[in-house]
Amino acid sequence: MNPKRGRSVKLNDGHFMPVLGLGTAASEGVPKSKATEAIKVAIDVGFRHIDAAYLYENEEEVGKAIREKVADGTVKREDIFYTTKLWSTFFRPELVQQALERSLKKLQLDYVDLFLIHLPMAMKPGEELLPKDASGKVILETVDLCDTWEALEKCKDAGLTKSIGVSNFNRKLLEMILNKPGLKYKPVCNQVECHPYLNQSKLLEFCKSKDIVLVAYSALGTQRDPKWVDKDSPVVLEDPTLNAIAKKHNRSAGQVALRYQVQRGVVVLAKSFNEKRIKENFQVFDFELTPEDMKAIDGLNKNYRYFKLAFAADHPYYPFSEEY
Ligand code: NAP
Ligand code: WDT
Repeated sequence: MNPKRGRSVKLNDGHFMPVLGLGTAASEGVPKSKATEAIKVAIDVGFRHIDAAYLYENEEEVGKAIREKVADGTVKREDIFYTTKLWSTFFRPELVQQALERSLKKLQLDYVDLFLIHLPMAMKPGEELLPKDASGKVILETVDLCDTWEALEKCKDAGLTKSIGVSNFNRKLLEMILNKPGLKYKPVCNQVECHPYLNQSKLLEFCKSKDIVLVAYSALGTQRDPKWVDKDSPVVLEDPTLNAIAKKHNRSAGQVALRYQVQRGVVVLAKSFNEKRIKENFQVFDFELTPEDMKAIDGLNKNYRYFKLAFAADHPYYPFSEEY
């Protein structure tokens, strides 16, 4: 068997997604050039899945790293799985394809592997990522997500993306897409916050029953960016149980948090722009957690969500009011 197959999952549209991906979102103040360096290191150590977004404002730098690693013969373009996301200001169907073309132009690539609806809530169209009114409130709008989804289907048919999916959707929103009359392509994945303190066991079970891959973001407990994350929130990587399991296997808490997801059938993202930790995070295919370890980590769940998106709580598609 091709060993790479063991490190990828087959999506419901026939394409393959590597089960471990590199996150590329960086906090404000991190020099943009750091992304290029980190992604080149990541490709050198074996990462083949890169999670990006228009929102992160570094697709030029991320694309540069990929193109340089293709040019120097380390990888071929088709060996890389690149995800970008449709930002909320581009949800009106007539804006969707041009939004993807903007990402492609920044990347200087001719296709992406995966194009996701970043959030269920639309925002006022325009150049600003977070359009605000005079009182400083983010200007949301309601765009029928089924219309946005049809525009993503057209991007796939046009060859601009191999696969399409969603992010930050709950069960009800997923069902709304799955039940859309005339649905041409199902979402291949739902990318959501997922870590030992928010293990998403119910959403995972639902996604598995529909052949939708659950992709875990903030699997290491987020970057704790004060812009989004409460500074008093619990720290996943300091968890005593996680650290005891890590010690027993001679691994780090981060490696255990990533391995946990791989073993439960979740595709996992890990953001690091640090060479040592990028290498460390790729070393999760050469050890195994026992069923008792898995159970102990399952027991850490406390449904703690770092990204609450409170500013959009009254939007009709706000996803985090329901249990899952
Ligand atoms: P994360 O992967 O949970 O954690 C990253 C933090 O942990 C970084 O600050 C990193 O710092 C540190 N770190 C990495 N490896 C470590 C290790 N082995 N030991 C100790 N610390 C370690 O971060 P995230 O950015 O929240 O999530 C990952 C990616 O998911 C994002 O970059 C983005 O691509 C995606 N995401 C998507 C959404 C969405 O709405 N769809 C939301 C959030 C995130 P260093 O860089 O210094 O190593
Ligand atoms: C929940 C809360 C979902 C950070 C906030 C989405 C913030 C998206 C990242 C991201 C949001 C957001 N990131 O990768 O660091 O849209 O504000 O992808 S967000």
